[in-house]
This record gives sequence, C-alpha cells and structure tokens, in this order.
Amino acid sequence: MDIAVIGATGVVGKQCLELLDSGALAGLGRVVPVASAGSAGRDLAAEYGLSLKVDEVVALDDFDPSGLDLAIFSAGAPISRELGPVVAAAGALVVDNSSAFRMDDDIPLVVPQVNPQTMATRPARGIASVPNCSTIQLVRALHPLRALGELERLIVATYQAASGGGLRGLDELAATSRAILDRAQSTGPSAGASGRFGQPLAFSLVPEIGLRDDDGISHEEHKLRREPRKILGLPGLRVAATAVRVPVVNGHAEAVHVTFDRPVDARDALDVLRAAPGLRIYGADDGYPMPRQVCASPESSALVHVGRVRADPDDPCSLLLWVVADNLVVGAALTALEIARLAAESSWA
Ligand code: 11C
Repeated sequence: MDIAVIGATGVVGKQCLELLDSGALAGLGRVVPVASAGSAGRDLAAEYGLSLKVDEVVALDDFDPSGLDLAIFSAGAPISRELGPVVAAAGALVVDNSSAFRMDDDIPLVVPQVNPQTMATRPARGIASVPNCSTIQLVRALHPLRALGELERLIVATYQAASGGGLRGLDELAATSRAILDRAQSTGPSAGASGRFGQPLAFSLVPEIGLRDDDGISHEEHKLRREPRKILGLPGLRVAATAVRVPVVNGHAEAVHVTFDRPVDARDALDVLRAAPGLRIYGADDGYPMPRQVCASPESSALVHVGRVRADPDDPCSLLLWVVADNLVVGAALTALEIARLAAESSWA
C-alpha cells in the first residue's frame, strides 16, 4: 500500500509516521510525506529517528497523488477542502483529520470501535473523516454504555491540552511557562499573551477553544454537539459542552455527565466498560487517569481511559465519568490509521 501523509511535519503527521514505523499498517509500500514548501527535501525518517523508509518531504504544490492507495490529511481544513477531492479523484482513499467534511451527509464520520459499518462500502466521494479528538474519546467511552439504556443527554466539560493547538500551541506553552518561571514575566493578566490561544495559557486556562458563533457557543463545543449525534446515530441527543484549554502538554480530559432513558447502576456501567475493547477502566481502588500517565507509553496512548465512574445521587438515570486520552494518538493519528485498516480489510478495497 503506497500512502501519503499530508501535513507530515505537524504534530499529528509526525505521530502518523511514528505509528507507521511501529507497524500500525500492514503491507506498507511507499510513504510520501507532504508539507509546506519550506519543508521540501527534509528527511523526516532521520529527524524523527524512524527505521521506516520515507521519501523526502514533497511540497504541497509539487505533490502528485497518482498511484497512491491512501492519503492521510492532517494539514487543516482549508488544505483538505482544496486538495482532498483532487487526491480522491486520483484514486487514493482520503482519510481526513480536519473538520472540512465531517458533517457532510455523504461523508462517513468514523470511529472504528463505534460505527465500523460506515466503512462497509467505499465512501461515495472517496473521503472518510476522522472526528475531532475530543469527540473520539467521548463516544468511545459512551458507546458501550448504551447496553444499559439509550443516551438522552450529555453535559461535558473538556480540559484540552496545548498539543491540540499543534506545534505552535506546544511552543507557546513552553515559552510562556519558561518566561514566567524565569520571572521574565509576571503571572499577571497579560503575561504570555498569545497568538495561538488568544489568551495566556501558562499557569492559567482559557475557557474557549476555536472561534465563537453568534449563539455564544465555540466551534469546539459545536463539534462536541454535532459529531457524537452523527457517529452514534442519535440526531436528537441533547449535548451541552464547555471546552477549556488547560496548560497540559498532551492528553485531553473530559468530565462527562450522561443521562439515560432509564435508571442505571454505576456497578453495571463498570462491568460493561470493562468488557469493551480499547478502554482502560479505573475502579474505585485504582486511582484515576491523568494526562501525563495516559500519554506515557505507546500502549497507554492507544487506549481511552475511563475513571471516577459514579452515580448521580440526585438522578437515578444519570452517571458521571472522567475520560482521558492521548489526543494526538487516539484523537487523531491512530484513529486515522484504524480507519485505513478497516478499508484495507473490507471487501471493496
Ligand atoms: C483542539 N480539538 O484541541 C482541537 C484540535 O477539528 O480537528 C483539532 C481540531 C479539529 O484544539
């Protein structure tokens, strides 16, 4: 299988190449990394310490998709919108990490552990979308719980890492933290003022991710409302989300309050979650998942971690959960490769 990784020098593109290096996709042939013109010619295998054979970086304008089987896009929605259909028309399956096509009716929005049936036939436009990182971990934790009753209402607060803002987000968190620790800046309201997060993040938090619509809801919060409805096939699911950027390097966390259509028991919930694939469950005596520990090893980064599972003492139909995952791995690169794997194993590939 010959593949292109578009946005190969970004945080998700790098993660894709590292996962490919560790054997995430069988039958790999040529690997073509694509990035902006300034990165053309870079040897990413050497830079990232990979034993995988990878072509030199090709500039976006020089990228020729002919002959490729798969293209994984992680270069932002404008590039996906412009180049995705061109690459799909050339014959490659496009797996897109951006928000460009997610809500289009004829584009599958795929979480392999939740709705693999969406890849049972080749996507009509040759494009499959990877949901937003905060959506993926949410639906992977909630889907098994549907064995207890149908989901009616979600109230979610996210605690999202700087890596969700890409390399610029990571650089900014490091630089502003260092500046404050070195006392080059005070921790006052304007310290570490940011181009990336709109507000200073170091030693603080920013309760708004992405642009805000006229209704006061941010784009990240709208994604958390719309994407789970499509993936779970529950158009009437009521969702209220508050998305918050926190000064964590990597790993998104979510506090989830979920209401079912009938009374549910927290012990039954733990049993159902423990039986589900791809989750690590923390019982009352197991502590709880935290971003740094969750992202500490490839094995742990490949799982969605669920802890603090408890009843809502004021509502027998509701449960509370704490959900943590590596937003670059589960939230993006690994899910994209798992979608590619689903396609490769399908009868239509
Ligand atoms: C963040 N969730 O943490 C965003 C990043 O729609 O794919 C990914 C944005 C997207 O800032």
